Amino acid sequence: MPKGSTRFAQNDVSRRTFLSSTAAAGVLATLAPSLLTASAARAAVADGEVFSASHWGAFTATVQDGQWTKITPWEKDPHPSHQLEGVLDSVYSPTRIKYPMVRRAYLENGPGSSNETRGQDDFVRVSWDQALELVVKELKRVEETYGPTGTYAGSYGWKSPGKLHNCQNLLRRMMNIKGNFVNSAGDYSTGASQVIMPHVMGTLEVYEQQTTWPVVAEHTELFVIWGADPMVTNQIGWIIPDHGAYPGMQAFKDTGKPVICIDPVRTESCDFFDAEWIAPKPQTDVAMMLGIAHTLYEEKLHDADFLDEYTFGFDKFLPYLTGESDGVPKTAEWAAEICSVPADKIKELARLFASKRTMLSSGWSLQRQHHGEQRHWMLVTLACMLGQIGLPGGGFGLSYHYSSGGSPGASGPVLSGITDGGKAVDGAAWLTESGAATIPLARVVDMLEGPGSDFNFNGKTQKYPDVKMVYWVGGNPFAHHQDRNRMVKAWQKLETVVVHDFQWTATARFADIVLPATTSYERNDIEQYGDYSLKAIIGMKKIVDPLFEARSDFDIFTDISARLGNERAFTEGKTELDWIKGFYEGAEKQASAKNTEMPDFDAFWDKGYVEFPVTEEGRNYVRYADFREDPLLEPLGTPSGLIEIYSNNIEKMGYDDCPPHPTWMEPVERLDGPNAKFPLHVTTSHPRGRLHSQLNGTVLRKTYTVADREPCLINTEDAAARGIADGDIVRIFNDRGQLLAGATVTDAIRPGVIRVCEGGWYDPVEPGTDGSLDAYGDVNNVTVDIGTSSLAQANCGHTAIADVEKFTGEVPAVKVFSTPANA
Ligand code: PGD
Ligand code: PGD
Repeated sequence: MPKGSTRFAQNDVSRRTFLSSTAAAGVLATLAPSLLTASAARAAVADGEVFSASHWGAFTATVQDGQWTKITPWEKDPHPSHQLEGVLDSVYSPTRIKYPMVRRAYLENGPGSSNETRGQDDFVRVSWDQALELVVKELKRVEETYGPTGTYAGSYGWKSPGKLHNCQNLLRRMMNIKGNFVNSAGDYSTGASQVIMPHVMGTLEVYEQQTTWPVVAEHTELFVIWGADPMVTNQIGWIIPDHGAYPGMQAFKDTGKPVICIDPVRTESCDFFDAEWIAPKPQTDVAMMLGIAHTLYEEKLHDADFLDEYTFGFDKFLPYLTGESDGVPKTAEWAAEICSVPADKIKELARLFASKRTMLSSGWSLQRQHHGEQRHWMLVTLACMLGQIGLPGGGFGLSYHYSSGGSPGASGPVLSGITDGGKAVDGAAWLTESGAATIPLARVVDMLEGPGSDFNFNGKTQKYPDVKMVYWVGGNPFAHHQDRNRMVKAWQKLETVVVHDFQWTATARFADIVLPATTSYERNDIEQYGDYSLKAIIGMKKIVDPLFEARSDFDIFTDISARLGNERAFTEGKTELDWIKGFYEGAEKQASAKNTEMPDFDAFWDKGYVEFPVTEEGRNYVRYADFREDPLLEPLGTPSGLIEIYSNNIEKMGYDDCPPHPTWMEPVERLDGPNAKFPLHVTTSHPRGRLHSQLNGTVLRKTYTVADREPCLINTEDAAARGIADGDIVRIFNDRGQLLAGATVTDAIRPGVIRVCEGGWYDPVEPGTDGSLDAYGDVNNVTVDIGTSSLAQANCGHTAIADVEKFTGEVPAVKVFSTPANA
């Protein structure tokens, strides 16, 4: 590992160590004896091996005496994630929710009477019957009292993969059959780009196959990684990852061709590729891209023919670029003042990009910032000026860092899954007098704070509904949402909060009724392998019987539906295995229509998987090759059929904070910006050692915590100026909140920037108290909770200015990794 690399990397459980350290004795020894209850002793197989899968990959589980004792990555996985060690541990983690629990004050006083102590009170164990009766009573009361928009079930989060146990679809299925609810649109990952990109490219772009890695290795001459860390973030998949990006990245590295990383952090990917590291000030990328674009134009390095034939509106963007429209030419010198990358370097990049077959890849942090819509729009504009979109190895790519975008594809069928039952999926279409049926999901706190107030979203203005009850499954909003203290206050307005999870997250601790869900490893399911490659279908087999009183979300919602008189509509009379078989047989029909043979269900289930070969077409895929070949016959889904550098539709919306062409705008706060009240930018990257907040409650913590807390990367100069040494406990603070973390002093982050990864469990020293110190390190204590703009209203998790100091007070204990009292 090169000198100065991040602590995450230094503490890596290497693949080899991991494979040997998960041998039976090692893992079994870590299980708390108190967790080995009678129900745990009855495993799906008492002894033997079970093939199953997760967000982290496919694996074989070894079971001994009904206990899961060892996890071995699938031999076909080219780059297993070290996080699998935490997957096993998550089942036996001390944070498991064992029984249905109700907040004592809620149970004693009823809904709405003790909201302000939510998060502080203890919990009481109740029977499943009591718990479900309470839930059903509340669902009815809220609908009767407050109408169709009384309950928010727009519940978001990364749950677990599996086509049946999709807990969010199951929640909405139960709600849809019952009546109405408020839903959500979008997601926290790509909220800005998934709204702007359809205006620009006619597709979402962010969740689509990339020009494949073999094509990149052969044709790309310069690979640019603009704000991404693909070595870290490709570890996981929304479904079961095939990790196909890793051999792809290795093949590119083996060619010896250059890679440039543009990132405030010298990332693991930067080290892996031995790349040139350029570290602009965070949130200034649009200015830097404009500086490059201006140089291309001034030096006549842009591809005028491509712009003419394939794009719309460059002529309207040009006066802005040259300064004709606003008196400010977007020169490299102008850009350098903002982004701090020297003007000569910006010009050099323009010449380099134009001289080579260049792939501009970008991650998504850039668009989880104020005015995030502009980032990828400007990147696309830059790629248009280079004129290489649709050529092998050229253009841009927004998913090389995610779920192995660019992994060569197979021609397998697509599995269906349980649906949410229909009507609220298209919720935006039905408005009620009491407010919108669907809100942009990152605006949930605005909704709770301001019922009846107007909000804009992608050209529409609607009113926030007056929500009184929240039902959350498969997500951890007390980790994922911004400005924690504001959120705590908004949550206290709710009359009832119901949460299903298998662990005591902060979200569960801030609920009234908490129901213990099973982990994915305590039930059967089915899922595809390879988010973009679809190379196999895998049976996600149950490994052990449910621990304690945990039940699957499917069973819980079946029971609730039965109590509402809707069981048949919910289950359609099918058991877990009937559903799984049905999804498989649907795929078989698709396959046979394409003359592809699949084994029958029983043979598949016995073997555990069915594979589909990578095709020539899938191996050689070049994004936008068809469009480039014939833009008239293969138009894009935009109004002009071309790439829109200027959008008439966005112009018509008339938003001040989202102009009709890519534009540099000052974010609400940034490093050294006009509104910077604090001296440091806080970047909130995705963690190497977990998936958001998932697995934070496991043994993996030992691989990354510093002084038992989330690590805070801080540059040597910034640390010295504050008397902070490596390993010190530090306090990070701004006007919104404060948290403790453990300092990692390094030169692998630019001065003026600190990094605390998202997903650290919120552990307030005084829960429910405004501005409470967080003992463990939830970075969303200090981030801003505003929409990216009126267009997408997405989250700005990467927008935060703060300061840091050595913590000298009495160090509070970290409490969040054990269960609450009585639980
Ligand atoms: P997870 O930790 O994955 O985080 O936020 P998200 O809420 O998705 O939470 C999933 C929860 O579901 C866990 O508590 C897990 O135990 C539970 N779960 C898993 N399987 C099941 C199941 O079968 N049933 C039930 N009932 N529960 C289950 C992630 C979100 O955070 C995302 S996607 C992004 S991209 C954002 N990123 C940032 C960021 O970059 N910066 C900041 N500041 N903030 C962010 N927040 C966002
Ligand atoms: P981040 O880590 O937030 O990841 O993928 P995404 O690309 O959004 O940011 C990537 C890089 O951007 C970081 O190295 C960060 O320093 C840099 N960066 C931050 N701000 C700026 C900026 O202003 N300018 C520039 N140039 N760079 C900047 C996240 C993706 O990862 C998502 S959305 C999900 S849901 C998954 N989450 C995880 C996860 O939690 N853990 C792992 N291991 N893997 C994941 N994969 C997915």
